This record gives sequence, C-alpha cells and structure tokens, in this order.
Amino acid sequence: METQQITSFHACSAPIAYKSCDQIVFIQIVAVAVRKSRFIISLSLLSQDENGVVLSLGAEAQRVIVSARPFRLDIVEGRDVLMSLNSRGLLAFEHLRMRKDTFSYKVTSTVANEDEKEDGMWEETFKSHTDSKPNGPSAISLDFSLPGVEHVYGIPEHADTLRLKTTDNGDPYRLYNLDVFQYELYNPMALYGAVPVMLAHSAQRTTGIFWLNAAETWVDISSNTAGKTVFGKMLDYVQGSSETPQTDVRWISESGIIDVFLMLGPTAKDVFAQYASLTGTQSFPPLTAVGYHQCRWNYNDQEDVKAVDAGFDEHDIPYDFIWLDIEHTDGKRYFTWDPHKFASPKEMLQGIMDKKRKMVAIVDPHIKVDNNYKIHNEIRSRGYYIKNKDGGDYEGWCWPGSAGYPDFTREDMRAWWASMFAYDQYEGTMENLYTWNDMNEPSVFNGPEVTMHKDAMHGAWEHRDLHNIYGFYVQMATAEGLVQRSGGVERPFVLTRAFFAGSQRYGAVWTGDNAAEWDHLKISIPMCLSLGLVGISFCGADVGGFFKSPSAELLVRWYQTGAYQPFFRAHAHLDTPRREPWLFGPENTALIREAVRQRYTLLPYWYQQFYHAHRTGEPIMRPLWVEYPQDPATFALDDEFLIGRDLLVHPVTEEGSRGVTAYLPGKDEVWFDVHTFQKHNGAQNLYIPVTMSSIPVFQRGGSIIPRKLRVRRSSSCMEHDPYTLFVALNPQRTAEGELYEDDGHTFNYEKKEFLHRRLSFVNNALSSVNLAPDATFTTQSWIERIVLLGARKPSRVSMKTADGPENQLEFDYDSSTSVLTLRKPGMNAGADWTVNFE
Ligand code: NBV
Repeated sequence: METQQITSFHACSAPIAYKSCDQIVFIQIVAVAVRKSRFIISLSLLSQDENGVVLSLGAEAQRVIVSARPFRLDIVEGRDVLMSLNSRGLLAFEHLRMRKDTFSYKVTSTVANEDEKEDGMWEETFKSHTDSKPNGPSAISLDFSLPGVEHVYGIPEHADTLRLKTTDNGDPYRLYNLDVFQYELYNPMALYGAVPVMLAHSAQRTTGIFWLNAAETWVDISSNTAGKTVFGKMLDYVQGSSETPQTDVRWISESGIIDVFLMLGPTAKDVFAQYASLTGTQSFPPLTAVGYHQCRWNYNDQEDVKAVDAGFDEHDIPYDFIWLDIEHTDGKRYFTWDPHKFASPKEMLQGIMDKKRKMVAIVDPHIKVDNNYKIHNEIRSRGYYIKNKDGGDYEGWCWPGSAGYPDFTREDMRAWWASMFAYDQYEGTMENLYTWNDMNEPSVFNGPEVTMHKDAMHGAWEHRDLHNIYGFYVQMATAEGLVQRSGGVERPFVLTRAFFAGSQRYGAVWTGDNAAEWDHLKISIPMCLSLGLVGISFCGADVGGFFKSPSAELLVRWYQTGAYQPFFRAHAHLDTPRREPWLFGPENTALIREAVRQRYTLLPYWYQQFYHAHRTGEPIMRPLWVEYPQDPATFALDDEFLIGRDLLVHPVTEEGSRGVTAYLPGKDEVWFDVHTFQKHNGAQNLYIPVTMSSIPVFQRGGSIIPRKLRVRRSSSCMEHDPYTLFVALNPQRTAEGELYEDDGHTFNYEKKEFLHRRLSFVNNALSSVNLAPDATFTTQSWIERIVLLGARKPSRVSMKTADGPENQLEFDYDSSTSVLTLRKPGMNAGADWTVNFE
C-alpha cells in the first residue's frame, strides 16, 4: 500500500466574464490537479478569435475551450470532451438588487418594475414565516454535461442510494441543513448536513465537481440512459443505438457566486487528493475514538453512569466512551452540570478514567437567554449573537426555551467559544471529557422548517448566504477548544450533526435521528459511503436506531454492521426502553459481545486506515468501484463495502436472513472469509449462508492485516498488547500490508513520533521494513502470532532480526483450510525482521 503525501498542487484558474442583465459577472472556475512534486502549470492561450478562446491545461493534451456566444466551456482531453459547462444554456446569475422603496447595503443596481411585481421575488411567506429578502431574488445556476458518464455519487446528506438517481420525475436533491423529524428513506430531501461535491464515474475515468456555495442548493440530475441500464450495463436496445451515455447535472443555489472546482481525476484516488488539496483531509482521531461508544438520551445520573460502566465489565464487553445527552446540564445550559443528578462530575470522570475510559458530553449551539447564565451574558455583552433583520439579537425557541445563537462565522466568536473549554472555564471537566455538537443546522423549533430565518444577519451577510456552513464552524470552534485546553498537545474528538465541505478536518459525523427499522440499518451503508466519497470518513449511524425499539435480532445485526463502520456508537431516544447490550438475554449479549470484540481486534487496522485517510483524503469505508473502477458490477452496490483496500464487508440487513449474496470483485483476486478462512475467487456473486453469529467479512488475498486478539476493557488497556498478523496470500503467493503505531492521542505523530512499517510476503519470506526511517516511536508490542491464509506446508520456518541470530520457529499447519500458524515468533513490532518459509 502506498502512502501518498500531497506536497503541492496546481490550480488552473479561469475566471470567465459573462454578460447578464447589463452586469459583468465573474464566474470562478478552477480545474484542480495534484502532483507529487512542485509542478505549477498555468493556463496558456492556444488560440483565440471572436467566437472564443482555447486554453491549454498543461498536462495530457487537456484543453479548455471557451465559446463566447452562447457561452459554453468544454474541458477536452485529446478528442474526448470530459465535461461541458453551460452546454444546455442554464447559466443564470441574478445579481443583488435594491428594492425601490427601501435601501439595502448590498445594492448593486436597480431593478425593472416587472420583477418587483412577480410573486415571492421581494418577500416570501412560508407558513407563518415571512422572508424579507432585502436584496430581491438572487439565485445562480449552471449546468454540467458529463459525456460517457452513467454513474454519479456524492452530494450528501441524503437518505438515498449510493448511486444518485435521476430527478426528472421528482424533486431535485436538496442541500439545506435541517433538523428533520423522522426522515424518509430513498428520498432527495435535505437532511442535517450538506457537501456540494459530486463524483462522476465511468470505467474510463472519475471526475468531480465541487460547487462551493453554502446557500440553499438544489441539484437536478438527468441521463439519456436513465432506466435503461441494469447493474451499469446498457440494455441491448440502447447498446445498439449510436447514443453515447451522458449524465446532465444542474446546480442551483439561492444566493452567492458561481465558484466551481472541477476535479479531473483521472482516477477516483486522484479526485480524493484533488478535493483534499482544497478542503483538507480527515482529522486523525485519538485511537480511543475508533473504539465503541455507548450513548443514550440520557444516562440519568452519576449512579446510572457507574452502573452502565460496571455492566460492561460484568458482561466482558469492551467500550471506550460513555455519552451524556442534554439532560446532564443544569436546565439545558451547556457547559454546566445538573446540580443534583451530576453533582460531582470530576468524581464521575475520575471513576471512568480509572478504567481507562472516556466520556462525551453534549454542547449545543443554542444558548439559553438567562441573565444568570455566564455563557449567555458574555455572548450578549460581546455582541456575538446572530442578529435578526432589525438588528436585535436573534432569538429562537429550542431546548432551553428562548435561545440566542452565537455567530460562529466570526473568528473572534470562535476564539472565545474555544476558550470556554479550558478546564478552569468549563467546570467539572477533565482531560477524558470530549464533546458532541448537536442541533447545529441550526435547529430553531419555531423557525421556518425548524431552522433560522434566512434574513437573520451575520455581520454584513445574510443567514441565507451561509446557512449550510454554520454547523461546520460550530464543530471547528469546539475542536479548537479541545486542542487549546491541552496546550495544543492532545487530539480532539468532536461529533457533529450538521456539516459542510471540509468538516472532515474537525471530527466525526453521524447520520442523525434514524429509526429502529431494518431499512434504516440498510441505508446506513450508502449514507456513510456517500460521505466518505466527499472526504468525511469518520461517519456512523446510531446503532440500534434512535427512534423506536429494535427487536433483539435487529439490534444484533446492527452491532455487527456498526462494528465495521468508522464511527461505532449505540444511541437511543429518551422515550425508548433501555437497551444496554446485556438486556436482551444471554444469547444476544454473547452475540453483541462478539461483534464489539471483533471491532477491538481490528483496531490496529482501523487506526492505520484513519492515518491513511488523514494523509491522503481517501475514504476509509469505500464503495467497491473505488478499487475496481472498471468493473460495472461494482458501480451501484448499496449492501456491501470495503474498509481500506483489504476488507470486504457484506452486512446482513434482512430480518430472518439465512444467507446473503455477496459480490466478490476482481477477476485476479481471491478473498478469504475471516471467520472460516475459506478461500473464494473474485469476480463472482457468492451465496453465503449466515447464522446469527456474524456477518460475512473477507480479507483480500495479497494483504496483511494486523490485529490485537487480546481484547480488554477499552482500547487504552490494549495499548502495549502484542499483534497477530493475518497474511492472506494471493495466487502469486505474495502479500503486502502496513503496521502503524503512535502514542494514540497527541499531535506528536506530526513530529515524526510514530512507527510505520511495510510488511511484505514475497519469495516465501515475510519481512518487516521501516517505511519512515527518520520517525522515532518505539513500541513495547511484539508479534505474538502470524497466520498465513492460503499457505503451503513448509518443512522449516526460521526468523532473523537485524542484530539477532537466526531462530527456528514452531508452526501448525491445517491442511483442510491451508492455514499456517506461527506461534510466538516474538519479535518487537518496530524491529526489522524476516521470516523464511522453506
Ligand atoms: O439531544 C437530544 C437529541 C439527541 O439524542 C439526538 O441524537 C439528536 O439527533 N437531539 C437530536 C434532539 C432531540 C431529537 C428528537
């Protein structure tokens, strides 16, 4: 596996002047390509006449052809058009205007009388809410044509299939961060977060469009092959036609400018790197956050927390975090504790810390209007609240009653908010307390669509212009607070419900208030996959379902699925019966225990995946097509996924299921069932009988996966434990993998305090070499076992470290499964060593 580090990128910028309504409008269009070395190319003019210009994009015969009348922009490589902009002429740009009878500070021109008469242009009413629209209608729009493309992905958050649908017969996909009560599935409606990034994929190429706009946005998708394909293959009558498949997309935003980044690939991994160069990569979480999280609304008091914590020990189930929801506060005043139920938070936190576990407490961004509440008084006196259209502090109704909303788009406000997480400000806190930001769309119970009025003001900007980025800034400020409280030493962990492009830099997201239903378990897969494709790898869904009560079977299946998704947290609504893992009878407790334990054995691999995502922007939980881009059978799979390159997971998401059919990709690949070690060929649909004991998971032949098999109370308790290496051989009898380790919680890895090794099996020898010779981390962990899958029986196995003598190793060989096990080879995990199989 190669760790690609982005050292520089070049961005070719083509501001296009376009005449509209007597205004010159500048559309910023940027094509992004990432290079490993310093390599800057600027657009150069190839030709020009009165009809337009042809510009060179530098590499690979890529050109931008700009036609003037009508305006159209084609990105061309060789003879192929990769993408056309405005080929359908849907470019629209409504400039900000002044209403005749009023004055607006953002005036750019006057408006024709006819405009003013049109309904809704200067004022809009939704239920009892009136939007004053001081600048009149202000929408922008542009169309993109994608020749050769039948599959588009991304633009989360929607509870829909991974492959986006055409919207000809329904609503477009809507991006508008909303607190939606009991959301519907397979629906383009807006949810809590918005990332305006779409990926287009064909067997030839992957490209991306990043529409940088935080206003309410709609995306319309149409395709000339809609309904005519099965598993990505064109049906005969279309194949026979001369028509090239094409997808057409139209983006519309309510306000702002057209600011688009075109990511030209050509591979999906190139697009991830290109997008990462613009918005950053997944933050590297503390290792503990990759463990299991136990949450509910609410754990009632300190005694309850203690009992639940003890329950995990009693039932021998590991966990890392226990969570406190809004009821832990003093009357929904965030940064405080209920004086009766949580009278001694430090004592509680110390008890948890003694077990090497952590806690998360919720801090929402709506602030109770209460003159006796320090946080409110400070925000008000500093003038940090968002203002209403008349200039007063905006007030809305939320959990605490009347609430103000801090203006997180202000840097000074964010700095102040961050300072509130200092141990001497946020009383009762200690270093094992982390944070959850909920309701940050923002949720306003009495606002239009349960959110903020669009004409509320953030300084000179209307809320309309930046709505979708509000939640991003809440999480940013909170994460900064957690970093600062430790003097910049410790990595933060912050979960957010609302998000925008770039939120990956500040922590984890979850898919909000799902329900204890099989369809909600199913949808967690495409929802997290879509987020991963646009950079947000640290994603999960409430295990068990938030609303309603899961059957024992659903709960077990959900644990088994959640254990293989990046953010693994059980959560439940206040009104649901308790559902700690041991409340469903001993058999189900055992099944849940096993699911959680499987997660813990794999933590070294998960952590390594996070490190990789942090370095490259590649998704951790990824669709199969990312690794098998030319195989159309992978293009629309919603029921299975890869973790990194090497683990394929096919959850069981049907009630009473006795088997699933998994697609194993790659005609040259073999896949090993991680439970039975049975080997299967790639490029086939495989029926796998299932029992309740586990879900199908496969390791790719050709990979090496490190695990820690001695599962303990929490990830921290396993810190120095030894590794077992699972070496799965491919038909060429080779395998490769990595081993990454650091202290698991500080930023010292940035100062090269980590250990990164390449493990490889080639020519009957397995070896470990240093991938980062200048890195300085030493480990106490050793290799206690090596398991070779798909192995032949050797006559002799010996091991050699750099400075030690050669040792002969004992081994077991199981000829029925072709599994060779070396017990206690005993080398330090950070050493150079070679094991020879003769
Ligand atoms: O804070 C209470 C809940 C929380 O448990 C849930 O995870 C959030 O998505 N919160 C929403 C507010 C109330 C939801 C009905």
